Amino acid sequence: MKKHIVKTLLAALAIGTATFAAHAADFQTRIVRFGYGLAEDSNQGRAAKFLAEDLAKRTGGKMRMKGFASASLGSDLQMQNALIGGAQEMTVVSTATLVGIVDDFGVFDLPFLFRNEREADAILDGPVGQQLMAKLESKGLVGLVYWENGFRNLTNSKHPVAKMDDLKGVKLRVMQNPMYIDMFNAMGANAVPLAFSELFTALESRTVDGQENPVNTIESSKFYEVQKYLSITKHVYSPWIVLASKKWWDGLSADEKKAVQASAVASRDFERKDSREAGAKALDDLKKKGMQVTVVSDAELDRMRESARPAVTKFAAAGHADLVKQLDGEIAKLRK
Ligand code: TK8
Repeated sequence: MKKHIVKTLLAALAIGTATFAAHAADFQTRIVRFGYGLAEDSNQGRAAKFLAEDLAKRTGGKMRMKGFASASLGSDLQMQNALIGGAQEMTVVSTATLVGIVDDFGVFDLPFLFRNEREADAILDGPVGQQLMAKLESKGLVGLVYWENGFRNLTNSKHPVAKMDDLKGVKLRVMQNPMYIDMFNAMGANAVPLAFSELFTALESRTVDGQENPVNTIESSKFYEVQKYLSITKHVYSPWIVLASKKWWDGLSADEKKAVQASAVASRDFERKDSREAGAKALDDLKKKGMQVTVVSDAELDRMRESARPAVTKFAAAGHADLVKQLDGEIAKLRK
């Protein structure tokens, strides 16, 4: 009897020690620097906070993620390079700013590609989105999940833009991405590529007249302080992508990788829901803050789409014809 109890106790102790040992070995104390471009009080900032808290929970507080808002670690491009070099662990950037590393990401910049968020989610989380992420690995980056930046709209400080011709002569800041430059030049604007981190100052000093971003960003970045006119165009659905440094990633244990991955997926679900809720309120808020809102007619949007066609053809011709076809095919399937 006594012998039996001792044996059971010893067995229980062994299991306990084994479990404890496994956990102690699998999660090391790590500081994870997560840089992002928007303000702390933004959909991006809220999701970054969620991600940090979720990761702490999953790793018993071992993986300590610290968020760096407002591009304090650098612009999208600078952070991508810091990740590649191993100087920073994680970031979230617009996929449009990744085209210098994997030009296939330009496929998401095709104007008027997605009709709604449901289509975007399905494509990004499906084969095309995953296929593109896989291409990052050989470049020193690990793609984890897509967050929603959102459908982009135009703002400017000159005059209301109700039709394409109103864009004539408007100096419009765009992301550092050839599709955006070609598209807006074709529409008659004067496209000026610039990092997001420089944008507020450029608008304030009138170095540029306008810019284009989702309503959430127009609100959280306080662009309403320096931009009077907002035009609802939804010309491109813009994804954000959460990235890890491959150099850093390769040094993580299997359990650590699993935890980061699971937290990233949880943050994606949180972020999309939160962004959509905030987006539904943002337009009213922007009106209250004094912006004059113009809803661009479908006929004018069609003209914009038509004028951007050469930019799309150029992208396809630059070695992306199969990818564009694959994507068009998958979107067609979703619409059936
Ligand atoms: C934030 C940017 C931003 C993007 C832009 O770092 O540059 O206009 O929409 O979200 O990635």
